[in-house]
Amino acid sequence: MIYNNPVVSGFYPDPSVCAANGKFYMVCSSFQYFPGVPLFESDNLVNWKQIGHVLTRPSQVYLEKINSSGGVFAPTIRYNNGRFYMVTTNDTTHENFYVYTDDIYGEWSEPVRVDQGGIDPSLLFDGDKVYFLSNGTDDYGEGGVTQCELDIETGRKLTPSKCIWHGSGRRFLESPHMYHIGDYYYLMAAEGGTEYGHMITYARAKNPWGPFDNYPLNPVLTNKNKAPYIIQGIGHGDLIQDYNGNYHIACLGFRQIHLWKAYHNLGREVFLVPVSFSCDGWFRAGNDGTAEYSYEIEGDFEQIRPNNLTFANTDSSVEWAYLRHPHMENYELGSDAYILRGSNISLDEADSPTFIALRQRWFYMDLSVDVKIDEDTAGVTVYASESEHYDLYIQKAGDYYVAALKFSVGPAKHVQNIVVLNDCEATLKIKADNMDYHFSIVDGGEEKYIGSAPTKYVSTEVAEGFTGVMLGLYAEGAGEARFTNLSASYDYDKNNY
Ligand code: 6LW
Repeated sequence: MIYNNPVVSGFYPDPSVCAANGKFYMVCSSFQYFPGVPLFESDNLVNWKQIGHVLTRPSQVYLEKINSSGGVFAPTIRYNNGRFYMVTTNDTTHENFYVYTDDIYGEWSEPVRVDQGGIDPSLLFDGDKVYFLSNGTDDYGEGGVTQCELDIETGRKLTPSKCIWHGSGRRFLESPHMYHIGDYYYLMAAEGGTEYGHMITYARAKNPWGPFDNYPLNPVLTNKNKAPYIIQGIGHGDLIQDYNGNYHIACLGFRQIHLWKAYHNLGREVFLVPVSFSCDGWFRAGNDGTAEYSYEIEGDFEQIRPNNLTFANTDSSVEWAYLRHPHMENYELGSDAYILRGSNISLDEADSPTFIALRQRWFYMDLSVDVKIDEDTAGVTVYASESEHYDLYIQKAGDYYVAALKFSVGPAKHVQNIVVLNDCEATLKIKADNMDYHFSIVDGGEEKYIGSAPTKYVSTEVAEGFTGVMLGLYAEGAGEARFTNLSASYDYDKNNY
């Protein structure tokens, strides 16, 4: 069948994939959001269903008032001998740790810390040995891809950490993964930085400690010279063999808002690219070392995209996320209504305001939700970070209830179009395309346009960091807000390729 990229759209960066029990499992980074590390399942590498998260308990991950885009960096998932392992870095506490489970649908263990620094840890189970890799400085002060042998029962190092590869010479070597395939150990990594110069490179050796020979045609995959092209930033990937014996790279990339506008607001997304091995044992990716919109994959199935999301067909513990550790007493989340109680923490703080969000999955979107309040403020926010967000809300103002739109872009904050409402409720609507968000309300049966704002000011190029736009329901102040009739739908056929 022919599939289209991205295979998972919206802010799901740094994919790592493993095969187990006839299926595939994938994890992604989550940074300041909680629960941490979204977890997906797939039959075919193309259709991915989120089944939960790995880090579901505050005891597993420190997120207290951490900076946006701090916290949980790139995870790796591996399966060995009936057990799943997820290893990651908390970049705020500078700790590498893993958790494990024997039941992919159940809870994961408490963290086991590994005394090796750097970021983007990975594991290789190879016979009776377990190798732990990260990108950082080894026990002798040398920087690069660093490795030790690990006692997987305890997390104790069995060897010193030693640098085994310096990459192909580009900046920001990261995301190392090692695979034992046939006679070789393949060491694959990303270089160039997770922006427009991103790429995947690799080397191979007959021994897991090297010496490694670089693939002569590195980078094996990059879109850095593919222009004009919407898909950019291709890098940070994991090599995976499907059940037909074919190899693929699941990697991150992003989509510019427009061919000639280098901004992306949807975050880094998951792309799938075919890989082919030559008889000399080197592999190449894509048709020409770049990531394209469409590829063919063996199998007879349809590509499915999530759509028309509602409270009833999403699960508050699966597709939704909070900022840092939520104050759960402020949330009552049912299948037909979400009740949020505000606090004195606002959306402008690097803290945990009352906020629960879905990712924006596609440029073309229609979102609508009814909200009813008693006191203070509640609404829906197009949220990139505490500094960049657009909020459409209703608020109690003296004896009246009003609706308004607030833009926060760095230090520039602006409230516009304060509309007096008939009552304490309204329907909040956001219509998005690749260039703009359009905000309106329905009050007493009448739709009123409130304002518009460009997508570029909530893009990563402006807001910085590693995340993408979240669509958050929020409440601020003393009141209680009741959200009902949520619908978020996407026009997946409309795109700007
Ligand atoms: C991640 C690094 C990267 O740890 O970005 O794109 C960092 N690659 O490998 C944050 O996602």
